[in-house]
Amino acid sequence: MKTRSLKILRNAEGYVSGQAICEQLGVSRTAVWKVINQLKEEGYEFDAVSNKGYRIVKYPDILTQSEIESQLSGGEIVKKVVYYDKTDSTNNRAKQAAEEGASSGTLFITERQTGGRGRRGRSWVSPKGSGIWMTLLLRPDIRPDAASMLTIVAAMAVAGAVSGVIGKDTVGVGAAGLEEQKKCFIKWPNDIVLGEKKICGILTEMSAEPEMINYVAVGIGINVNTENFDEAIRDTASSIFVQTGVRVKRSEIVALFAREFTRYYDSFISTGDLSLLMDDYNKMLINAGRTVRIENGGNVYTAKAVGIDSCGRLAVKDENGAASKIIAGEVSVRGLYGYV
Ligand code: BT5
Repeated sequence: MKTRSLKILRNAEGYVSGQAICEQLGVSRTAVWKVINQLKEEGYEFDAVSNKGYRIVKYPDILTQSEIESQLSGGEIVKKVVYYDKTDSTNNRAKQAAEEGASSGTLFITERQTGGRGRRGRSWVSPKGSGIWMTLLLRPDIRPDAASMLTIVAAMAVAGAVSGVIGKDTVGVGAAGLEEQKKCFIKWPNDIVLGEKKICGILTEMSAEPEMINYVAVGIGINVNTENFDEAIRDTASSIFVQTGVRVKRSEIVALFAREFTRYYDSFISTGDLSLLMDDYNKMLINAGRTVRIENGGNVYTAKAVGIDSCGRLAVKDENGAASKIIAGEVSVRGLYGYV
């Protein structure tokens, strides 16, 4: 009811009368009045004019279920939002809920993580109020070995959403005329980079049988309005605000992400691989054409990155021109995050 009322108010051209909301939702005037009061408490500001009704004049920067769901059209892969003021890790919440039967398309999101996780036991700094810490639970009918491609799909969707809020055509090489600073790139496989700094990381985790996926938890952390960074990440991390000077409502990015993800995910599912997406991905890829240092199980070497193939592997050429493909491992890009 709160979500549906908020959606009506949000999508209205001008004022909406309490009566109109009652009629559309089939509820009493008192019920509508209560919802308006709840929204006021959450930080929404209204202009209320007698005989005309209500109009929202200010939206708070919050990530609640109704704030996000009221911006979804219904056609997205994201069907339901579960919000926490605070939790250890949204990946943990998604995994636990998945074990208890939660459906595909549930998005777990929080204002603050106390145990945010990166890959390989690393931690993810997730302070209150400035970032998006969320995990999308999916149950795709694909082979378990294809699940890692969802990181690629999610990275494209984040890059698309971030570019969408900071200005059009700012993804990768297509950004003619814009400053380098404002272009959003992907660093294979799981970082989003703005102004050569990491603004987002993705952690995809899976539970599977040999031939079947039970669920995939795609965890995404985006620094949106963060201004101060922990000492440990100060040199490599940044936020959309620091890089562009633009302060964006986080829920708008989540809603845009949901749309972008749906577009890319549908393409991915239609072929079961990245064949329809790899060209676009490679345009967003900051590694492309640059020297990369690859660390794979104790083996360290440098090579020139070419781009991903239809399975999401990174194609590289070593200094003798020999080509190979990387499936996993740490890849540092020369000139990025202090690697010289
Ligand atoms: C990642 O790991 O980049 C994956 C991060 C995934 C975070 C999301 S938030 C929602 C969901 N719930 C979770 O618990 N996790 C996911 P990796 O590539 O291993 O990078 C981790 C490294 O990034 C750390 O060792 C730091 O150096 C750096 N780092 C930590 N916090 C950061 C931040 N907020 N911004 C930029 N860099 C950060």
